Amino acid sequence: MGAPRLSRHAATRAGVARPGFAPEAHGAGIVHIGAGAFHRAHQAVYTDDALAAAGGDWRITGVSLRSTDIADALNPQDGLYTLIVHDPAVTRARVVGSIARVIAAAREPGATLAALADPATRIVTTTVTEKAYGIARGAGVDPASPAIAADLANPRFPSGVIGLLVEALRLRRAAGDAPFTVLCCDNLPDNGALLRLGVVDFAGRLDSDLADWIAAEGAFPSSMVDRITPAPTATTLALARELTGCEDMAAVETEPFSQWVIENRFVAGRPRWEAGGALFVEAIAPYERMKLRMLNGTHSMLAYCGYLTGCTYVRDVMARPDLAALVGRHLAAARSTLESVGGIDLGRYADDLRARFANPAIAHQTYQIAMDGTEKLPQRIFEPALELLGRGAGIRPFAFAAAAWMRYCLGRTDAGETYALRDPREAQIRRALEGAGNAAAISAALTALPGFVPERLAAHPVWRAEVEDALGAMLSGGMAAAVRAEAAAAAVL
Ligand code: CS2
Repeated sequence: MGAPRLSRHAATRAGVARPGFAPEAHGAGIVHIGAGAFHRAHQAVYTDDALAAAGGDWRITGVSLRSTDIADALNPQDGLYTLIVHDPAVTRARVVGSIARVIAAAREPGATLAALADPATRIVTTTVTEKAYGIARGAGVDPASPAIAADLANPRFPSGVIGLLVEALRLRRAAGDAPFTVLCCDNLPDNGALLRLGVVDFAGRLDSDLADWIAAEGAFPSSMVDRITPAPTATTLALARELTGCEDMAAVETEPFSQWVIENRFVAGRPRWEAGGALFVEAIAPYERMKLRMLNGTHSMLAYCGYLTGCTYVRDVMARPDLAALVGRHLAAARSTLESVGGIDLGRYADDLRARFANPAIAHQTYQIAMDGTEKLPQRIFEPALELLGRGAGIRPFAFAAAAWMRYCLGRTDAGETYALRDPREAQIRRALEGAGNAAAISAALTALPGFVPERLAAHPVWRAEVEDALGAMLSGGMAAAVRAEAAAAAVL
């Protein structure tokens, strides 16, 4: 007989922890938009811990904006799923019960708005990836973004995250209800303020009173989230079956490390996320910069170099001495841009990152991290580089990372294999590169993408020379040789 499907009635193997609370006894108080693997490995686990420690009606109604897979996987399982945590030495499984149900928005658009407008919903959290917001950084929404344009044209039937938030807030205000707190959990700098600006700007294009009400009554705390979570595969599901004895279509694999730093500004209460280790602070920027520049910036650099030198996984990168040396160099450069971060020893943080990247049990694809470069590089690479230039300090590691991204944008390996960039600006990148045949031309074409490289950085002769030099080496001798030479040169500095 096959294994039973995971559900509240299915027994799991001894040693597999079940929720420390009775899920059915708790109502939903959170709507989470973007119920993917990262959410299941991170916020849902903190909420599970908070429910076990302090109770409350804080279960999560998940929303999938595009796919129906997660709803189809989780709903027949009563929202339960297996969290598989890989310590290099031991693998543990735990069943998480904080998700009440998942709405596939494309299939049931009315249900999403109803959940968001329900006065029982006091917090809306989001993990939709950087590109999905349709935000023009520092300037509200980008009306040219497809999600924003469609929702501005048809605001009562929104399908994008900002359109949904604004319509739900409009409905709440019309019903005399209070707004919810919006808690952004994507890797964007100052993510709460960015989303607030987007929501208020979008609302203002429709109804200035609504925009004023959101600005005055709403709350958009920033948060820094961290847990390395590869996209689940068939191996994940097979492992969940082996560990729990149940069939689980929504299992996730992740690392033991987990961090959530949250700005403490909520308008309608919150779960006791401290129970899962969340840290509530007044000023989040130092934590955010640390994570975006050290973890994510190094990730981007190693993803481009690793992918182009045949490393499928991050752990393969760390097994190569030259690439590992460049990881160390990038971490040190990123660290040099940071001020002290409360309660964190940055040297130790860098060592921990190296160990996390090398975790042999985590199969994190370089190709997964390489996607959406145009959304990621500004905060990960360009901002710290610009700061260092302002101080007259060297910027080679950042220029090298930018050059690796440019090399990746060519869409073929040195062996001639082609691949999709998976970037929202992929078509624009391809057009920009037409006829660009050498490092100077490629670098100039990609640097000129509108709203991408900060002007002061793009115009700086040192930056331009370093990027062209690094890219030139990658093009003339191939990526593997360029990485070897870069690591050798870094070692003698
Ligand atoms: C990665 C992140 O894909 C990426 O760009 O850098 O998803 C990273 O794994 C997470 O931020 C870790 O918390």
